[in-house]
Amino acid sequence: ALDVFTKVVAQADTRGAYIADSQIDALKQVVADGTKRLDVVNRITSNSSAIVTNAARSLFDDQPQLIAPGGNAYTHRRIAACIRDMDIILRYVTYAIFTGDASILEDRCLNGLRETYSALGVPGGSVAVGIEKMKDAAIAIANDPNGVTRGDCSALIAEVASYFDKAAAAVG
Ligand code: PEB
Repeated sequence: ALDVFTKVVAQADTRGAYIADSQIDALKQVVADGTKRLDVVNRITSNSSAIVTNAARSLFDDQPQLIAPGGNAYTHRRIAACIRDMDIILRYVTYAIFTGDASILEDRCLNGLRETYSALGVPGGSVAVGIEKMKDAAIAIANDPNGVTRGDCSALIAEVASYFDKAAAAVG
C-alpha cells in the first residue's frame, strides 16, 4: 500500500536514483493543495450516506429489473448487500483521494472484484453505473464553492474523477 510520496521513493529506489527535480515539483504541488485535498475527503466522507443512498435509488429507478423478481438486487437482503458494496467502494475511493494514490483502492477493493461479481451473478455494468452516479454526486459536493476559500481545484477534481472511473472500469 502506497501513498504518492512513498510511490515516488519506491520508483526512484528501483532505479537506484535520487528523486528527480520534476518529481519534487509535482510533490510540492500535492503539499500546496493539501488543504483542498483534505477538504474534499472530509466533504465526501461526511456526506457518504447521502451519496450512496441517492446513487442506489437512482440506479434502481433507471434499471428497475435489478430489484424485480429474478434481479440480482431482488429482496431486502440483496438490496442491503448492494448498498453496502457501493459504500465500501466509496470508502476506498476516499482513501485514494487522501493518499493521492490508487494502490489501496486497487489492492484491497478492486482486485478480483470483477471475478467475485461474475461468480455471484452481480451485473458489473450496473455497479459501474452506480459508481458513476456516486462520482457525479461526490464531485458536486467537493466542488461546492460555499463555505470554503475559493481556488482552482480542477487538477484535484480530475484526480478524484479518475479514482471513480478506475473503480467503474474494474467492474464494468
Ligand atoms: C463485494 N459483494 C457481494 C459479496 C461480496 C461483494 C464479497 C458476497 C458476500 C456478501 O454478500 O456479503 N465485499 C464487496 C466489496 C468488497 C468486499 C466491494 C471490497 C473490499 O469485501 N447487486 C446489484 C447491483 C449491485 C449489487 C447492481 C450496485 O444488482 C450488489 C449494487 N453484491 C451485490 C449484491 C450481493 C453482493 C454481494 C446484490 C448479494 C448477492 C447474493 O447474495 O446473491
